[in-house]
Amino acid sequence: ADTQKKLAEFITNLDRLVKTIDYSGNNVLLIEDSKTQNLYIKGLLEYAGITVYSYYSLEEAKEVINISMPKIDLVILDYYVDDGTSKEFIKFFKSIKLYEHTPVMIITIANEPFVKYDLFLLGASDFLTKPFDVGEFYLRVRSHLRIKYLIDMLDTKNKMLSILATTDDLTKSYNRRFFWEVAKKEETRANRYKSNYSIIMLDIDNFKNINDTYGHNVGDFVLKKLADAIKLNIRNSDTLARFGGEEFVILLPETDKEKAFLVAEKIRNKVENMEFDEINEKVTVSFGVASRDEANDLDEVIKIADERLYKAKETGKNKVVI
Ligand code: GH3
Ligand code: MG
Ligand code: MG
Ligand code: MG
Ligand code: MG
Repeated sequence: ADTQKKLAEFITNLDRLVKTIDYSGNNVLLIEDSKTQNLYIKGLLEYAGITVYSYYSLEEAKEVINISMPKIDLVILDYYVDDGTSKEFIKFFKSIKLYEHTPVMIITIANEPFVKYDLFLLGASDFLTKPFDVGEFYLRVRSHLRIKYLIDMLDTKNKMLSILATTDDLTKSYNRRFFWEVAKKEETRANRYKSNYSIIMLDIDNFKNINDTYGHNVGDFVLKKLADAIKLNIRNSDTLARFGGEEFVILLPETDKEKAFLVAEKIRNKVENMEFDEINEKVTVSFGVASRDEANDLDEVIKIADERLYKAKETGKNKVVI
């Protein structure tokens, strides 16, 4: 009767513990070759609302990671599994970019310090010796999932911040600051490898008229459409940035002036033939193109491209000057 009472007390306490956890939405990958242990641990995790993907061998688990499995938040791995390749498995798992910071918790029977040291160095976050205390098991899982959650939050925030800091909101092209960073890097690279790059400066013709005649919203729409058209006509390695109001710049690595001219001419032609429901006249753009091999440094390449853009404006607009 005393044991019964103790057991009931234990279960009540455990229940309270599990209820403070609620980790629904988390995915745990469980690898344990003992069937009873596997079902037991799976049951404990599912009781806390966790989705468990459980396997009896490392090979099985390896096959489905990245293919049919949703993103894993925690791995619980039995050290002694039949195929005996836990170390290789951790190496493999940690080498996947998506799982670089995903915790791996090892369960072992024996307390072998040197095995533990090795696994820690390979990226394991924690050890639990069998048989384990259920309360401690839950609390360790909880602590790993909390840290994982915070890491994910930080990743998301960093991504958002870098987008905000580098992108022009209206046209979704890069901003001036980001352009300078990329262009300076390209200049260093081009100097080292004696390679060429080109700069295209472009500016919408008579944009003030468009704004004045059709309104600022139509003007904004034209800016967006122009940026979209440019993006479709440059390579992934090229960088498009909004330099000022209706002025853009394109950096084209490994590109000479003749090739850059063709790119500019293609964009010029596309824009000239674009149809805008709201506008009863052609929208046109002027271009100035310059390359590294005709200047001393980046500043000078930009200066020359800018002078050529000015010349395009002076001599009739809707043209590319090289
Ligand atoms: P040009 O052919 O010589 O380039 O003449 P332009 O009228 O295009 O050039 P100007 O520099 O006289 O005028 C540029 C106009 O661009 C003025 C400004 O109100 C407008 N502009 C700048 N940024 C934006 C923007 O974000 N949205 C809209 N709608 N207009 C903008
Ligand atoms: Mg085992
Ligand atoms: Mg203009
Ligand atoms: Mg102007
Ligand atoms: Mg302008």
